[in-house]
Amino acid sequence: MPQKLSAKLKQLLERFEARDKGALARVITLVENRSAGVAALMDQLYRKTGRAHVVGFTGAPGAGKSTLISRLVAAYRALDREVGVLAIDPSSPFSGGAVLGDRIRMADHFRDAGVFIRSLSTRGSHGGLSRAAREATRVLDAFGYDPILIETAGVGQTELAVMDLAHTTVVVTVPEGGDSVQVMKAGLNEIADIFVVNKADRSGAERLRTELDLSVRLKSDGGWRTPVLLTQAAEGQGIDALVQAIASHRAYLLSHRDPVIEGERRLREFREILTTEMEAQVLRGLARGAVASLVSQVSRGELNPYHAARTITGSPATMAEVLWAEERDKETPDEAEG
Ligand SMILES: Nc1nc2c(ncn2[C@@H]2O[C@H](COP(=O)(O)OP(=O)(O)OP(=O)(O)O)[C@@H](O)[C@H]2O)c(=O)[nH]1
Ligand SMILES: [Mg+2]
Repeated sequence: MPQKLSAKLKQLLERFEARDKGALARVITLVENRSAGVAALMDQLYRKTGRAHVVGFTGAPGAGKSTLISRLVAAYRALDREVGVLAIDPSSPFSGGAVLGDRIRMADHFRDAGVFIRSLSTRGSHGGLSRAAREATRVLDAFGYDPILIETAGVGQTELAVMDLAHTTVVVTVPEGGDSVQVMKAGLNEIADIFVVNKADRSGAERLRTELDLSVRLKSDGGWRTPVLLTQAAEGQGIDALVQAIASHRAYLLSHRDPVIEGERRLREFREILTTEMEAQVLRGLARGAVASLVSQVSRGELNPYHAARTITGSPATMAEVLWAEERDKETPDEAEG
């Protein structure tokens, strides 16, 4: 029985559908906090998703990802595109203050109705952050932003999971980041659809570009050939070529759709949603005092946790008690009929 939307969430959904940015921000906060009812809300929003081009940016801290994204936002706005930006667990979160000092300020984008910028940060487990990123991306997509630009630093588990959301992955490197060997070691060659060598004003940029170019030629997947672009984000140089490369990659993807890869992607999302839902439901079920005596015996150290867990999962009755505690609590006799 799918969960029904509460009156409050229904109202929020109506405001969201009327493209109220306050409602959008609220929905993302609910997603971030993993609030109850989010799954029902996402269920309603899902049909409006699948339109946006999602572009992920990764690279070492300080490589210039935010600066680059800020420039791209301006370039897309000039093309009349509405842009969503998500910064995942940023070391230096986007703020209303100056990111670039002088010319383009992130603050200008914050005031622009055609741009939505949000930072998501770590709460609880790392898995939680990639789930929140996935859902926030869906939400921005449903709201109508296209493209959606996602910034993440490094190549840990979370970052790779976040990059899995992106249709196009841009790896931002810098001359002082060492040579291309470092890039290869970090496995970035595997995930890069586009390489950017930023800070092209610094020495060594041309050499790094050549090395990366050589390494992508060795990557023999026959199809897309990863371009290596020089940029100076701070000066706004090389941005148009990057916009074009992103568009080319999107066109490539649209003409080379792979049903197997798409199916795997959908299944990964489905498993994540299902396990998240089950976990949340179980935790709420236990907290609501279902199977209360087992729980308190475990907490007093009187019962082996493995034994308690097997007692619950091994019996349909106790399992139902845990999983459906909430439904049972709120069911009134006449709802129970239907
Ligand atoms: N010399 C030079 N500096 C740049 C260039 N692009 C960005 N920077 C500077 O590099 C610094 C870091 O830029 P950010 O855009 O914050 O880098 P980031 O990759 O987002 O950093 P984190 O979010 O902390 O990982 C800032 O001081 C920028 O002004 C460039 O092309 N040349
Ligand atoms: Mg940044």
